[in-house]
Amino acid sequence: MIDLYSETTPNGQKIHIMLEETGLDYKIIWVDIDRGEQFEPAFLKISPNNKIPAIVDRDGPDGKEIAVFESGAILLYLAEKTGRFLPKEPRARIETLQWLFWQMGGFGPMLGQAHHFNAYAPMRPNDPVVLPYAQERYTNEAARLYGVLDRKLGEGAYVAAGEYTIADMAIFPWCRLHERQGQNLDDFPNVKRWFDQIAARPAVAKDMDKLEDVVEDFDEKTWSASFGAEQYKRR
Ligand SMILES: N[C@@H](CCC(=O)N[C@@H](CS)C(=O)NCC(=O)O)C(=O)O
Repeated sequence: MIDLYSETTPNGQKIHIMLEETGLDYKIIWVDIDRGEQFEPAFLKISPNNKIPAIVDRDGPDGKEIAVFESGAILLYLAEKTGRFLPKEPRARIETLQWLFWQMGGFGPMLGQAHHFNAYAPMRPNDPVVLPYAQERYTNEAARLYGVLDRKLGEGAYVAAGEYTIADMAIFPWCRLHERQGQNLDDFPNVKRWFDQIAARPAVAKDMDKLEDVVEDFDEKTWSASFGAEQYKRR
């Protein structure tokens, strides 16, 4: 049995998808990151960077319990545990890992900044902030990254290795929020075709409505937990 510590965000969705695809036995433990539950000492033992997703697998590689944080590492762990969604042939394997790392190091962090300046900063309680340069910078960078993905998907049905892998699972949830990133999928026809195909997979479609990443209004407490004093307190 795997405990999945999660929220309704793209990084959380990746692991929901992988667990559904593999059919592993799992239980979701919701961590209310708007209310600061990610800073509780028990959670920090599992996820020292105070972020979801994280898992605890009671049946680790040596038969003992293991905790894993960072969504890319979790996808890799689950792929190796099950022998699925990460090809074994060396070229196909490194191609898959390359695109997984591309998501982890670029597509996720840059799109996250687009979310921050386009959607969150203008909602800062009592002191909304709109920074046109930051909005332009991250919207442009998002467009560049979608262009890279579109070119790659012009070569085949899936992101890497000619098959459905953990690279698709890592990238797809971020594309769900393309409007928040200032993007229109009609500008990226290969991404659009791939997106519709992945979205139609039963394991992906399952519960996606419940996993919708909705931007709620911030109050002082939720802003502090996400982007203010509570977030940046030294622990
Ligand atoms: N690189 C990390 C990023 C995880 C991440 O940013 N998680 C966000 C939600 S999507 C979070 O838990 N935020 C709470 C916080 O920053 O305190 C991963 O891919 O697992």
